[in-house]
Amino acid sequence: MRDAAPTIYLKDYAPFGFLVDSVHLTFDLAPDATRVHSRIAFRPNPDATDRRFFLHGENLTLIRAAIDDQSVAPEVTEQGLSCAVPDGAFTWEAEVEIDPQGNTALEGLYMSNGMYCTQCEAEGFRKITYYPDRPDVMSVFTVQINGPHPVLLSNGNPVSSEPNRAVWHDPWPKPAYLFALVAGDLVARSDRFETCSGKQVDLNLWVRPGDEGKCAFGMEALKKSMAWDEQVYGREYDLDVFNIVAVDDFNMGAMENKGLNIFNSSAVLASPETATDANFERIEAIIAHEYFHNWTGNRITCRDWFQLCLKEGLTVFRDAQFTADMRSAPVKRITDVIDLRARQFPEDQGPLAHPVRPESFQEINNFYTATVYEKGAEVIGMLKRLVGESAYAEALDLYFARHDGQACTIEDWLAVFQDVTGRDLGQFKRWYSQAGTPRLSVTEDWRNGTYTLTFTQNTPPSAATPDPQPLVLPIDVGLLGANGDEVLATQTLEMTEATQSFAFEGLSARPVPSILRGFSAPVVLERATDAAERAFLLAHDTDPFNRWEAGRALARDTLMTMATTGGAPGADYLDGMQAVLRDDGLDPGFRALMLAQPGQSELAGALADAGTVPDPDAIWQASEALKTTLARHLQDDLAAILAACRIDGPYRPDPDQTGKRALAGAVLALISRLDGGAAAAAQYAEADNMTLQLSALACLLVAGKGENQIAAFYDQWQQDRLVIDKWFGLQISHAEPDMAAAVTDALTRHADFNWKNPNRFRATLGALAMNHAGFHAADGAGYRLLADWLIRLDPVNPQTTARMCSAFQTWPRYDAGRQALIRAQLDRILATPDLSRDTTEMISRILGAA
Ligand code: B3K
Ligand code: ZN
Repeated sequence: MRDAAPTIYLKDYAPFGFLVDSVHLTFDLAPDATRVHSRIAFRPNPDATDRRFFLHGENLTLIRAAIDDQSVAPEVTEQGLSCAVPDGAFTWEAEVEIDPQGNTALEGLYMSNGMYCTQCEAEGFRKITYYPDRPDVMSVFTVQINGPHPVLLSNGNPVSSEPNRAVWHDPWPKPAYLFALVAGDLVARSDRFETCSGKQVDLNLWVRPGDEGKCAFGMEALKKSMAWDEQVYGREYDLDVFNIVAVDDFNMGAMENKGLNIFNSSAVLASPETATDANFERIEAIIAHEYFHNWTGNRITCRDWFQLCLKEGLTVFRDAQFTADMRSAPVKRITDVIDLRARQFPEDQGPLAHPVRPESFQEINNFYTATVYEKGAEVIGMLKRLVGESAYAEALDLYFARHDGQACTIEDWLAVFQDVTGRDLGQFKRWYSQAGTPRLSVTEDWRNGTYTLTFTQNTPPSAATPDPQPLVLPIDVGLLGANGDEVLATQTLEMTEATQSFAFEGLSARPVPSILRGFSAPVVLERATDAAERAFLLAHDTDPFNRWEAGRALARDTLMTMATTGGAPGADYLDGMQAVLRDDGLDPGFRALMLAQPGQSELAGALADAGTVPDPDAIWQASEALKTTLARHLQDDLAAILAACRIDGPYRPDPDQTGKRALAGAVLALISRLDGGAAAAAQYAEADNMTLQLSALACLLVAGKGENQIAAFYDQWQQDRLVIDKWFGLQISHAEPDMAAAVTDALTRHADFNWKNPNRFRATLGALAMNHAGFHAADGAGYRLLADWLIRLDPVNPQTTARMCSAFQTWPRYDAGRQALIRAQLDRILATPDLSRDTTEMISRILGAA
């Protein structure tokens, strides 16, 4: 373990002492000795008091430096350099040497399959040259790239291009984290977009030769995103070209560099044969997300990294709106809530809890979290619900008009809403500063035609927020009559107190409440409800989210009982599911979501919440038993539904076909529990697209019958990295609990286990961490194996290592034996010599020691 890294605090923010008027960079590319020449025009910042000239720089070899053409000898440390500078404006010049080939951390300038590419957010530009690498320093960049590569790209518009040399100019001032460079042997799929003001934009999706056939969908998604942002937010694209590049080695999904988005190839490349419906949906959402950053993130950026949710929460919210418009809004909302509960709730309720706007960090890369992104988006959704559609639109217009070209804060963001609506958002702002998931309990009263709901909110205290205060909660409520008719359409109740009552008068009979419709606030709703009422809402709720929620709650209650005291599922659940399955007036995609069970980790969390120590094996067994019971209960319906979901005609990843295939997949999984995998084997043999092939293979693995198909699948796809990632992942996610670590271990010995590739590492070790009962096997083999690999990966790629440490974040909920096993692994990781700052911070926080 290394010495504790310094902690950076939001309260210490101070502007940089200088403004940057222009940046000129020249790159002479060479794999292990790239030269970067920079010429930067500085002038004193009138808003700053501290005039020390410090430029960030890491892993750089300084060749020479000059100020106003005079050589200088700066004081250089591992973090950067300091230098005496003139009182007025001056030009800084430096030449540094860097080693892209040796850069395995995939941050800064690095190489992937012979291609040069960059990743600078959050603080990677300092690995390229000396610079004030902070988002509030914005400048205009001109970049010359010299190298023997057919394609040489950077941000902005092309200025000139000749063999072995290209010059790019980006007219929009930007922080260094949005800088990008790509050089390599690439081919483009090209298209055009005409903006609302009639400007022609050249669009290119750059890929390695051989991947051209996987670009069509991404390109369509880009054009749809560009049109949507004009129609819904009035945002027009602002350069002559928009380039996207697919890269195989990438730490995250994608990056919104100005005019030159860089994508993990898994987040952009797709063909029907190689990508599933879920892959297509994810690609559409990520393309939209990165494109939308052009305004929310790039034109208006963050003052400092504590404000990350300013761009990420808003952009996630925008991409969710886009997907809801392109596809099914209820399906999108339900899948987002499933994801929030799976990833954000455990974070917010465990040792990694932090506010949407954190107040301190050691390594900012550790704060690209579900809380900043997804809870950050929920906060914007609540704000919109509270102020209404038209005030939201007006506030956004004001935000763009007032802050274009600036680096902003959450205060700036809230101020536009206050100015437009006249509302005081002081209390609402607590959503940005308080960690923890609020619990919302409800009691009800019925007398003399008045129905009263009394809510109590309570956010459990945490290390991050020891003394939580009441939040503003928008609670959407509707009331149903005994026959299922809606007696009160959805109303948004605005709760501001710790306890607050809302009365509904003039009712002729006691209604059935539908509370928290659309999941209007990211809380845990605690309400004593019997199975009969849940079944009633499952059958009748007019709000699709709450209809799904009722079925989900029935499944969760059933599984919790089965996993603790045993017993069998009741008729409310089984008959309720049958009615949903048979209701062909319901969207197949929605029916598929209804049939899915809560995840085992979610159940473990729910049990822990209820004061029971979760037993991963018992949860797994309950979950298996419920699936089999459900399959038997529905068996007379399954074949007919499968037939009704059959698609004739060419594959299209559209909402209609996607929904049908999702329902067919859920039904096939149930059939496989009854026929030993026969139907799945037939589907596998016939499948002409990856969705059908993979869902059949998963069913075969569950049935213990997939051996031949696993071998055949490998032979068929061994040349396709993205498909082979699926092959690794599927075998691990469907391994039985006592085999999961062994299966993973065996796969890490496979010749194709390129552990330095983040996609392959995640497909393998990430799948182990997601196999709940397998990872938490009582002998600790899962914990040990993951820790072994994290220790191995850390010196190579700290970012990916640190992210995967969160697999351990739920440790306090398990039994003493498992806790001791996990702690031993956490201690072992932390004791590793020279452990990265990223991983040190994560493990220390998980242990509650930071
Ligand atoms: N802004 C990037 C994420 C950068 C992560 C840095 N560790 C992708 C996105 O949110 O769009
Ligand atoms: Zn983003």
